[in-house]
Amino acid sequence: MGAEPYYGPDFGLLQRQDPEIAQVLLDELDRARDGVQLIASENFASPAVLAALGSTLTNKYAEGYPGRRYYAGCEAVDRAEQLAIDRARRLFDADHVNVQPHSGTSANLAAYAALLQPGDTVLAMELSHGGHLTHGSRVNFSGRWFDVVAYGVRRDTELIDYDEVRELALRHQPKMIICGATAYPRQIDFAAFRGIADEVGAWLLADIAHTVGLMAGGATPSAVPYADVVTFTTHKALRGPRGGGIMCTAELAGRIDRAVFPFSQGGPLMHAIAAKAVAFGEALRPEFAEYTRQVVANARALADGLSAEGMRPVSGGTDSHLALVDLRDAGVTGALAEQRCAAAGITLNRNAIPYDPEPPTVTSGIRVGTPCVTTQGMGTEEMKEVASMVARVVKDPSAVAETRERARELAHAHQIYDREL
Ligand code: DSN
Repeated sequence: MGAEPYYGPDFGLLQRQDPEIAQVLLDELDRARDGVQLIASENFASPAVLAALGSTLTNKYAEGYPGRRYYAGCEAVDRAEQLAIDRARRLFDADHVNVQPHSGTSANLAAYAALLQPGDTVLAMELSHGGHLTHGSRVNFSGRWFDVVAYGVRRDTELIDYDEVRELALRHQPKMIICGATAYPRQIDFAAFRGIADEVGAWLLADIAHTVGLMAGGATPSAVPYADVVTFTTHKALRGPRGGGIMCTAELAGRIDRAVFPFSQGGPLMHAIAAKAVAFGEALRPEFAEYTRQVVANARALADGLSAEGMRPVSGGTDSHLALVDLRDAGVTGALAEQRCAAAGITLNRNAIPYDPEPPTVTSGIRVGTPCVTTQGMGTEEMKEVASMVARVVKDPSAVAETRERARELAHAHQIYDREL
């Protein structure tokens, strides 16, 4: 993505009418542009995506699906949704796509609703080993309404233990098995999960919220040929608007669509759906494939750089857009590292590592990801430097001011959007 200006639909009007909110937009843009953004689940949407998001399509109610709405006047928005569906089907070679979920969590709620009854048994990855709240956490609907059995990673390799997954599946006979994670750096073996699901007659749900962009660009193998249902987000490595989606086999299309609307959502967000269509269109271009390959190369360079600084990447490295880093040898908690990096203009998040002795609010690790910096045009050389900046500031708080200055320089040399609003 180039540095073309983004002026918003009418930013001047917003400044005149609501200067307080206009200032929030400017301050957030300044924050994003003044430092290095390493949150693995964030990205910078293109000006075209932002233009569709900030459009009058937000005004239209369109409960239902293209050609089958509960409101009149949906001819134009029908075209947006159909384009989003067609582009996503082409991108992922999927039988059926629902582009209405408002988020990854909404997509997962609908997937549970389509395939299960409350009380059914589900086998999913433990949150503290890299899963997600919707994979059975007690504080989430999934843990409250379903009987969730958790699998994790091995202590020695920090990789998913497929023998354990199979044993648990044989013992508990889940109705659904979930694969997919938010903090697992390695390639997931979707074929192995398919085999286990078939052995016990379970549905296989692949939650690819994190890796969907990499799959769209071909940088990692796709889950679509293996899973009955695939849930995803559109705002992470895919670089679209905030939102979710679901892909499924033709056989499950009706169940999935009814589970989204009317079961778990009302009116779809047509401006967001139009922006999803724009993002899918961008992801179909050859340069997006190149972007996703660079995201992974950058994550590897970042993980290697941190490792060279004595900050151990969990599982020894990464095959994806993120690395999970064990800070115990550095003698710093995840919370303190997050705080020190933030002060130095490097935004990342503390994250539990497998078998973490610290509570989730503290943690022994950090998670770093490369979708944002790669969109900015940074490469492996910059990642080596970022790794040494992170290591320096995590270990030595007196390096904050100097690192802050370098983070600003690096970000300004790889600018996003145009500051002139
Ligand atoms: N909050 C997302 C993440 O950062 O991974 C998952 O929902």
